[in-house]
Amino acid sequence: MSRPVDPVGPSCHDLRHDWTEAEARRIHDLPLPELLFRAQEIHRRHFDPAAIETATLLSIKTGGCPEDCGYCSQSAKWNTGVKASKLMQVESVLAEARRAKSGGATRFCMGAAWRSPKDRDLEAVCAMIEGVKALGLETCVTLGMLAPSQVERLAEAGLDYYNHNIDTSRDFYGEIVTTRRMDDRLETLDNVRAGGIKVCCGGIVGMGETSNDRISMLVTLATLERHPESVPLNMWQPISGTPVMATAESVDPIAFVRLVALARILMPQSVVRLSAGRSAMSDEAQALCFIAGANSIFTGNVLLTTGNPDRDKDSLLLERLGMRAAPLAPHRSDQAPTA
Ligand code: SAM
Ligand code: DTB
Ligand code: SF4
Repeated sequence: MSRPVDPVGPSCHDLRHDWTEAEARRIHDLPLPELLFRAQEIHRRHFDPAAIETATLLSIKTGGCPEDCGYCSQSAKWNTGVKASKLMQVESVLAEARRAKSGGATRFCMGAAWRSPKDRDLEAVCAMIEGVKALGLETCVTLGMLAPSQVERLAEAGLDYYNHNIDTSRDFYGEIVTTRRMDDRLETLDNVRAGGIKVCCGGIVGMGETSNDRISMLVTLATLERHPESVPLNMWQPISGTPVMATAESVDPIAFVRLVALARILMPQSVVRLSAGRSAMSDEAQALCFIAGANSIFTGNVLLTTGNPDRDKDSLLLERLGMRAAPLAPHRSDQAPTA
């Protein structure tokens, strides 16, 4: 059966995996009130519009990374002032997880500056995952590329989510990373999916990419066989010493809101996380992002190496908006590719 002619009509509310960039562009460019209305309509169909998921991040292994991601403070190729450190001890990680839990987080995300984990390190990360789960928190890790056997080991430890971002469009990818290809990223995502771990995958805006690149990145995610359960949208955090510093542009908050709305419309059941960049956003811009369908944030005043609003500021914001931090209802697993 062919698709209806109106690409921004009611059919765009269905769960679809065959979006085109042209359709996505037309939705993205709708008058803002119309775009927000459509995004909010979809959002309410799948989620409580007043609930925001909160996750806390911890860098368990910082700096000294062999990859050359042009945006990152942790690449050994750039002189960013970030000191390389060893993998943290399991007990210190668990102490941080307890703090995150008492601060109200429901998910604990651990990030390591690796191209891919070594077996011995993976064992230590598995012990962290088991310990964090035992505290009653959901677990997420981001460790770089994974082979199927490594996914199997993480699944055995009970890992809930794996974060692995595509970061930008296929066309722009080579401008920001040369030590791997986007297809390497997609291969790890396939391995994670096949191993039964939930996928967290998004990207960064503000690195000098065009608006078409941003749309293309979302279409890549929305045309995966299954949409990622979580989609983190990061605004690039300026890092002196990185190549992206030369091409970066500050992101128009309204352009960011449009992107959030597009993510919500293209991936109706995915949790959209307002990730890096909230410190530089006004309360009003964040409120518009929530209206556009963002329903998750990182809490705590540090992300991996950069800052984030402190918990009190976020609590006050949610209170002013009449919203609340709460775990979201489990993601429905009825995603099927459209014919
Ligand atoms: N090494 C692993 C990897 O790249 O998959 C995990 C850690 S890496 C820091 C996780 C993600 O953080 C990147 O994919 C990127 O989206 C985001 N990120 C890194 N530096 C950033 C920055 N300066 N601003 C915004 N997001 C950033
Ligand atoms: C994601 O998309 N954003 C988080 C998480 N996944 C790992 C990382 C943001 C990092 C921001 C830069 C920093 O703090 O170093
Ligand atoms: Fe390494 Fe990840 Fe940073 Fe790239 S984004 S340099 S892989 S830590």
